[in-house]
Amino acid sequence: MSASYTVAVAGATGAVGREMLATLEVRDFPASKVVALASARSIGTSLPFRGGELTVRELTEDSFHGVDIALFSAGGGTSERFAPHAVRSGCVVVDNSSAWRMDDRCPLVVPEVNAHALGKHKGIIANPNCSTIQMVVVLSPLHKAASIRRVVVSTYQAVSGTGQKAVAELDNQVRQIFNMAEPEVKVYPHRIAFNCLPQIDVFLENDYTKEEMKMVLETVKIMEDEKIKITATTVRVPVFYGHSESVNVEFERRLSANDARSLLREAKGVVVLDNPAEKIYPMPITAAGEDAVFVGRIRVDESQPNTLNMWVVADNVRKGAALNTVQIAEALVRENLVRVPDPTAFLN
Ligand code: NAP
Ligand code: 12T
Repeated sequence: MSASYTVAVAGATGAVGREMLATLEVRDFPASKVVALASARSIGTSLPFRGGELTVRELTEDSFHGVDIALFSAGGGTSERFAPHAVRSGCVVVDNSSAWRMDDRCPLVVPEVNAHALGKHKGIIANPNCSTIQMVVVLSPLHKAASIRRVVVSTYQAVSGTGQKAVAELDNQVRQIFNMAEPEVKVYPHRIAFNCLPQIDVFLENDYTKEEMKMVLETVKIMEDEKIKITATTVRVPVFYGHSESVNVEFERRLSANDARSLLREAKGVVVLDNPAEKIYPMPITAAGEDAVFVGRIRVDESQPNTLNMWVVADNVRKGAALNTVQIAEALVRENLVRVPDPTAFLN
């Protein structure tokens, strides 16, 4: 039998953390022990796992003694503060927050696209933003075939991306509106029920949101090609699970819609659902609860040469977060990379 590991999930009580536990279980990750960590608020909470229960402990600097792999999903500030201590304890961190993604020391990995980047890890591996992950899974095989010059993407993002509070907020607002009460607005800057918000995360100095710039910068890092130009508009929509994206891709060379469909049918982690005559295309309700990235509406952009339009949908909590993080951990195990070369690498 192969090796077995002690695994910690930091943020185990959250929307993503719970999905991480479920994913470790259904994929039969080689964990001999799983430790559930969250804030002091959750001490003693029981979480279901493998037919039994895990009792949540408080995440502290000392939580990682004897832990081999930690999956972090407890916010950027928490990762920034605690991941270096995990590494100091000899634990490899796969981090789902934005804290380490653009750090040169940290590989930013989508296993279908750049698993090779794991080879040089120094203890912290970053999981990309949900919107970036589903887009690069589709772009990568097309880039290999015809070289991408420019991408214009608009997103339609589900509230579950923001966590459990936001799922409750949409649910409550819908009930309040149907009961002719004033909807309560707490999580988002405006009402999300029956509305669309062209703001995800904070605004930056260039008038883009941080979510938009994550898509730009992370895509170039993952695809390892600074020549790819990309611009994004990210929008929150009143959907519970499943992010959708309208993606316009200009290539160096001609690629027909049929060529793109064939390439994507062969691509790992992708399902092509593209039959307009039968009204078949991906939707959030198609992707929710599924592992794949779905693509459809593939068609030629008739306004300029060598350009295609497509529609990409995935479960943001699965492939966008928990599943990709667990897949990174699986790749580390497979490649014998569960080790910390320098425990002090992130302490400064
Ligand atoms: P959530 O439902 O709000 O859960 C937050 C989790 O973090 C809870 O387990 C919470 O514990 C824990 N936490 C918060 N502050 C903490 C602290 N100071 N110390 C220890 N634990 C703390 O949010 P979520 O949707 O699961 O997302 C969690 C994080 O994952 C996000 O903040 C984000 O960084 C990241 N994320 C990334 C993507 C992506 O694009 N890849 C997508 C979604 C989320 P308590 O229950 O004890 O409060
Ligand atoms: N603000 O991990 O609100 O960078 O949907 C993921 C999702 C940040 C992240 C969201 C966010 C991230 C959201």
